[in-house]
Amino acid sequence: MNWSPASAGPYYADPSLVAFGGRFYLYPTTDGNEGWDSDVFHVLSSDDLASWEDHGEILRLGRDVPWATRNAWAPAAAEKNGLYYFYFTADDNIGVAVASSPTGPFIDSGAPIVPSDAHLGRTIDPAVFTDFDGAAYLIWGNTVAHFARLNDDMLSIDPASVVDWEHPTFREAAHIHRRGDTYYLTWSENDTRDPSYRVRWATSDAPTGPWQERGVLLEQAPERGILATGHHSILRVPGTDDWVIAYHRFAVPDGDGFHRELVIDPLIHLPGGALAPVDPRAEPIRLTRSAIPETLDT
Ligand code: FUB
Repeated sequence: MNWSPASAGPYYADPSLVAFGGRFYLYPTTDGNEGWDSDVFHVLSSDDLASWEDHGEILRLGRDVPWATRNAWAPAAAEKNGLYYFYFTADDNIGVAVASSPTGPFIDSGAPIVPSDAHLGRTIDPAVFTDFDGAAYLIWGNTVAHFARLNDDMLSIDPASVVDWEHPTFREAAHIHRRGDTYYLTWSENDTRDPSYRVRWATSDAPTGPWQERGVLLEQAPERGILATGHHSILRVPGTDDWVIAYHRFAVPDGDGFHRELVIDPLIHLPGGALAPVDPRAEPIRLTRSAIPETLDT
């Protein structure tokens, strides 16, 4: 089955881009629902970052996650010792599910890893950062970002390790990557329904800050019809010093904050470590094979 996701969906947003075992995987929010009221997660995979296969459902709230039924948003994934951990937002809690394959099936851990209201701000938008020494961190939040050490089981956090971070521009989608001795914190500013939704960046010499703000990394290009560029993830292409940033934008030409599409652009680290502003390009990712019935655009 071949189609363009820019035409009539399916729509995906909030991409978490990772590489496992020589293949790329995208874990997104299933979009195209007024109010982002999806209850299902899919995974896409690719061997070249250009053509993507949709493997279909990997987790469904209610059926696979008994403690939540709505707002399946903004997942992230990590691998440890041959197991794959899938972190997801569900009704303003963060959950975690485990599988022996990146494409699932994922088994929910039974309860939120971060319950709603345990910390300041909304409990949404998990990301995982694994440092060079193997220490893994869970990052999440809306209006207040939180950084916490994941315990060895990857199914729980150390509550004593939680560091909060507030900034006037921080809305959501905090993400950390490291190149050399520099840690980069990137996040989304403004509302995902607003054309001005965009990504900012900061640096530190430690994974939980303090952070020095560095400016805007990615923003709309309205002259090309590109709006609301945000909720990203950043990946180093394994075995190289090439980096990419996956993000969403309003689907072109007629998308909005509930009809978003995925884009992957190069991310350039300049000599000295500064990030070059991302030049948003016109083409969304291409789905060449899909397991999805054509019923997602509600
Ligand atoms: O996709 C639902 C929500 O919209 C996400 O949790 C936010 O980051 C924003 O992209």
